[in-house]
This record gives sequence, structure tokens and C-alpha cells, in this order.
Amino acid sequence: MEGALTARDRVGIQDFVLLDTHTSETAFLGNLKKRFSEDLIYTYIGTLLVSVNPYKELDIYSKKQMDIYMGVNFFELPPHIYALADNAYHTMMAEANNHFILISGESGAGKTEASKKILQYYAVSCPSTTLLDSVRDRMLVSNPVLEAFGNAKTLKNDNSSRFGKYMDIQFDIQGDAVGGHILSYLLEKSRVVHQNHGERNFHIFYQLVEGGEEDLLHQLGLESNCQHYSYLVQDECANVTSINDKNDWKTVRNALSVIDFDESDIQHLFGIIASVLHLGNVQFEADSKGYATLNKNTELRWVSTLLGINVQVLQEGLTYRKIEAKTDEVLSPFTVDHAIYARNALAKAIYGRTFTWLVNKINDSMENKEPSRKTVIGLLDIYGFEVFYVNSFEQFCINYCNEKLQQLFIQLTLKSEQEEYEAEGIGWEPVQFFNNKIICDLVEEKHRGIISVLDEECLRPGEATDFTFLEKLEEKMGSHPHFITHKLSDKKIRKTLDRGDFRLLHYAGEVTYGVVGFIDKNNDMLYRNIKYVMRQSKNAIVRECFASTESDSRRRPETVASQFKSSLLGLTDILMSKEPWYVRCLKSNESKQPGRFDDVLVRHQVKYLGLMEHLRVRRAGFAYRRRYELFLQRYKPLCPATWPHWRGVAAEGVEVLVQHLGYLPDEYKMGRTKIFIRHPRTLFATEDAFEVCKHKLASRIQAQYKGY
Ligand code: AOV
Ligand code: MG
Repeated sequence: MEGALTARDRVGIQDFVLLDTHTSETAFLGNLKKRFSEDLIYTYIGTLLVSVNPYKELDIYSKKQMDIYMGVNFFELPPHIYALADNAYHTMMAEANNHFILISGESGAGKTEASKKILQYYAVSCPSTTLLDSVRDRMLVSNPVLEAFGNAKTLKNDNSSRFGKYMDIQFDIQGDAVGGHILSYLLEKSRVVHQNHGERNFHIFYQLVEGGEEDLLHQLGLESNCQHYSYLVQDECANVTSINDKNDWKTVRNALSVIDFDESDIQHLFGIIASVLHLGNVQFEADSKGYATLNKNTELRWVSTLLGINVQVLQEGLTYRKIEAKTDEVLSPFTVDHAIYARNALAKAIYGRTFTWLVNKINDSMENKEPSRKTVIGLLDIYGFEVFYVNSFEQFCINYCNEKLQQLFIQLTLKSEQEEYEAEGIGWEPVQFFNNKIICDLVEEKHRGIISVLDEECLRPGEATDFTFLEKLEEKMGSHPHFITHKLSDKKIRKTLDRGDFRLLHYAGEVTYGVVGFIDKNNDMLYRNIKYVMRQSKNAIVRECFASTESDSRRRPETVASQFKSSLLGLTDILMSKEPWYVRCLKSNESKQPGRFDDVLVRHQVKYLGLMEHLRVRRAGFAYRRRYELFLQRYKPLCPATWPHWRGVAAEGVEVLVQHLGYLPDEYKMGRTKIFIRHPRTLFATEDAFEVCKHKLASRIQAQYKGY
């Protein structure tokens, strides 16, 4: 058969669970490295897929490859992301339940690429009708659009996801992919107005400026030169060899017409991108009293034209704040610094809200309107753990999110797995592991965690500063083993910390956060009068984005960190209600070099991702378990003693059944309520026998009916 194992495919061990003698970390790494040197980037730990980023195109993602993996038992072919996708799909179909694929790993490890490969697999391989083709096309092209608006070059990754993405792919009862729905998480909006050295703004800005047609740029008042825009040149790295903005522009432009965007949507959308660029170039000067004025306002005129807002009104919104006294409104003028702050806040708000609008629009276009029963496979691709030289509020949120996902992984695999063996009375030698719950609590605990302390400080405008926040943290977290600051540390460590830093010992390593900007970013304030100004916009998207009743509300909006915390809790609930599959992505080297395997870097990731512990649990444990009643119900036709009915206790029926099937004593264990099966291959053999039996039964039943 095409796709059968070749000698090269057999390099090393394909499934770590089968590593018979060497189970040390060194043997584990040796195996990964050996396979990596042959471009075999995938290896299993049971049904968990480990993927090592090759940083080069491999010829393993063709349609031919997809066909090879379609409907084939997991362990019969070399490990592949398609095998995992296929297995999740077939299990979903057989069991009629919901699944999710958790893709994790640090920044640049290959999560987004993996999630795209899985989506492509479903879009190309699942059964199809012409009617549904358009939904699939939309699902596929939603990727380049969201990446254009939500990804950017960072020091870690030239295409780094700056938002979290959870996508449900919906399948109908026949297994057709019939719809999709995306939930997005906290976009790193601050990037719109500021990028660190060596990084870029979101791709879409460069795509439009570099790739936009002459007419379009003319209409938008844009120069076809990134250097002209202060929001794009702070880091002097507009051009990156791995990125082709001109080509990407064409892809995005085409994609927008595939997803139901009409011409006016598209015009409005580009109008917004351009207006953000113009806003960035708006300069203020101080008048004789030191207040902000605009002398040359060509750029502001462009903003006014593109957003359809009167230029005077816009100017007033950017240079004054309206304070509502008892009966009156008072205009309070801004200083230059304050005006720049207000301008940047507006640019971030416009961009952030447009991104949310875009996700909603894509969701509308992928929505399946048939009320039929559906099951889903959820794909989670979120920003990976990251440590830069300078880390701020954004890294704090991103790394907290990664702690939560690690916690979920621990709960679902290491913890609940071992607890289940205990509860079911299966003899078990506990495997020790580091539980990062202590760090999650440090960040999120009610009234005591870092987020609560930050929120409290945000409630004291005028009094609180980033530094009083740090002092409060020191008071409350002082003795916590995962928290240190300059003041709290000993002489040796103190040298590595500034006075305005706090350091968290995350599951994946130490990160030092500078507190400057925490309060501001957590508040994410936009003055009420500028919101009113935006509501007058003739640009339909802007009007929609600012139309919510929130602009009228006098209640204090939830802070950014609190909102993020609640959305992650919501995400955990969504995931906990589904059957998990895992892809653990490893970064092969820091310099993005093809084929280079940095032992120290990979070893570190293997450690903190808990892969060795996972392997130990898997090796000693059982890949498959099912309640006696369900197991018997499915497989009872395979044994004369249980077919058509077993009248006794289900557990005894299962025992009779597996004896009949020839299960060896070491291959399974009988728990209190469930049967546990050690290797998937045992179950696959039973499944194969069941398939054959089902066909025989079906033809026998048909034959019986033929005489009537
Ligand atoms: P990430 O999603 O995990 O980082 P990506 O999926 O964007 O990382 O991968 C980073 C880069 O590595 C890609 O742009 C490719 O150049 C390369 N790469 C990854 N996987 C593969 C693969 N299977 N084959 C070939 N090249 C690959 V982040 O979004 O920054 O957390 O936040
Ligand atoms: Mg990514």
C-alpha cells in the first residue's frame, strides 16, 4: 500500500510508549533528534503528538498524503498531524460527541502552522457536497485574513499570533464539515501604536501600503512607503525577508471577497486601516498656555474624510476632554502629552474593535444555518509562552494564558488520569509531577492574586501608580515562592532586577516584568466624548463598533485583565466539556534555522511541558477506558454468549466477551465501573472485528428480508 512504512520512516521509535528499555530524558531526546535529522518531525506519546519545528518546507502535506491517512488506524502509519486529525474525526463520528485539539508550545514552536494543517485536512478530506464547498472555502480563507489583522513579526516569530483563537469546526451527521465558529481572545492592541526594537506592527498595515493598488492608495491618501508612517517605522524593520507583503496583500484581498464582504465593507475596512496610519502621523504642538493644538492638520483631514466625521469635531475630541459637572459640561484642554495619549488610545480602540467586528463577520459567513444535529472539533491556537528582554502587561497576560492551558493539560492527563485509576481500584504507582496550579492561583485568585491587586489599584485614579501597584504586590505576595522583586530578593538576584520589576517563576521559566504601563493598559481608557464622536462616523464599521450602549454607561467597565481572566475561565469550561487531543509543539532552535536541533533548548521544553511525566503515566497506564455497559453494548455481537443480549451484570459480560476475543491478562484491567485497555492496538483489533461483524449482520438481516 502507498504510504506503508519505508526504512527511513522507521528511524528511531515512532511512539515513545514503545521505547522498551530507555525511558530516560536523554533517550527521549536522542530519539527526537535522530528522527528530526531525517525530517521526521512527528513522534507519538500514545495518542499525543509531539512536533518539532523544522523551519523548512517538508513535502508531507500534499493531498496525496491526506488520502494516505484518511480512515487508517492511528498506529499503522508514520506519525503525522493528519493521523491525529483523522483519529479525532473518526472517534467523533463513532461516538457522536465533541472533541478538541489543544495545540501548545512556546512562541514560534509551530502551533499556528499545525492548526492550519488540521483545518486543511478537514476541509479537503471530509466528504463534500457542492453546497458546502463555499463554507469550507470560507473557513480556509478566514486564516489569512485573521493572520493579516492579528499576527505580526516579533523577535521570536516572523508570524506571531497576537491574539488567541479557538475555532469550532462543525460536522453534520454524515461527517460533512458544515460550518465554523471562532472565539478570539485578547488582541495585543498596544502594538498598533508601539513596537519594540526589531518587531513590526500587524501585517495588514504593510500589506496595504506595499501591496495596495495605486488607485486605492490614492483614495485613502496613503503613500506607498512604510517609512512615511510613524506607527510603522519605530523599529526600523518594515522589511523582513521571510514576509512578502505584496503577495500577502493579494491573498487577503481575494479572501475578503470569498468571505461575504461586499465592496462597501471592503472600502470601509481599508478606510479604517488607513485612518489609523494617518492618526499616527497627527502631530500636536503646545500653544502659549502649554495646551495641545494642531497646526498642520492634513493628516487629520484624511482621518476625517475616511471616517466621515467633521474635522472640527474630531479635533476637539483629540484635544479636549469633556467633564460633566452637575448641570454643565466643561471642556478641559489637553497638554501635548495628554493629546498624544488620547490619539493613541483612539487608534488602539478603532483597531481593536474593528478586529472584533472582523471576527464576527467571518463567523456570520461560516455559520451553518441548518438546524440539524452537529458535533464539533475545536481547534485551539493561542499565543505561546514568551520571554523578551523587556516584558510588559501583554506578556503577563499571554504567559498567564499559557499557565492556564498547562493547568488544563495537567488536570486532564496527569492528575485526573491517576485519580481515576485510584477511584477504579486499579493498582497504581503514582507518578510525581509539578503542578502549576500554585502559579495560576498567584495570578488569578480572588482578592489575593496579582490581577485583583492590579484591579484595586486601577480603582484609585490619581493616587495609584504603577509603583504603588508594585508595593502592594510586595506586601501581599512577599513570601510566595514564585514571586520576587528587587526589594524582596537577596544580593545575588537583586543585581538582575530593576526597582520597577517583578519576576514570576512560571512553569516554563522565569520572566521579569516591568510594571510601567500596567495600570494604564489594564484600564484601557477611552474618554467618553471621543466615543460619542466615533458614533457620528459615516463609516458603517466604525459606527457599528462604537454603537454599543457601553458608551452611555456610567458603570466602570471591567478591566482588561479581569475580562481576560473570565474569558479564559469560559474557554476552560468549553474545553472541559469535550474529548481532548494534544499536539505539543517544540521549538528546535532560537535562530529559526532549518534543520538545527538545539539540545539544551529542546530539553528545556520537554521538561517544562511535562512530556516525561506524561510518558510515564502513559507507559504504565491504559490508553483506553470505557464503562462496562457501553463497551458491552457496542461489541456484544462479537461473542455468542453476549449476543443478542447479556442478561447478567455488565462487568461479567465484558469479562466473558474479552476472554472470547483472546485479550491477554496484561492487556486489560477490570475497574469498578470501567474496563481499561493498555494499548490502542488491542482496541483497534476489536474495532476491526466489529466492522466485519457489522457488515455480516447487515447482510444477514437484509437476506432475511429479501423473501418478504
Ligand atoms: P507559533 O504559532 O507556535 O508561534 P508558528 O506556527 O507561527 O509558531 O511557526 C513559526 C514558523 O515556524 C512558521 O512561520 C514556519 O516558518 C515555521 N514552521 C512551523 N511549523 C512548521 C512546519 N510544520 N513545517 C515547516 N515550517 C514550520 V506564536 O503564534 O509566536 O506562539 O505566538
Ligand atoms: Mg501562532
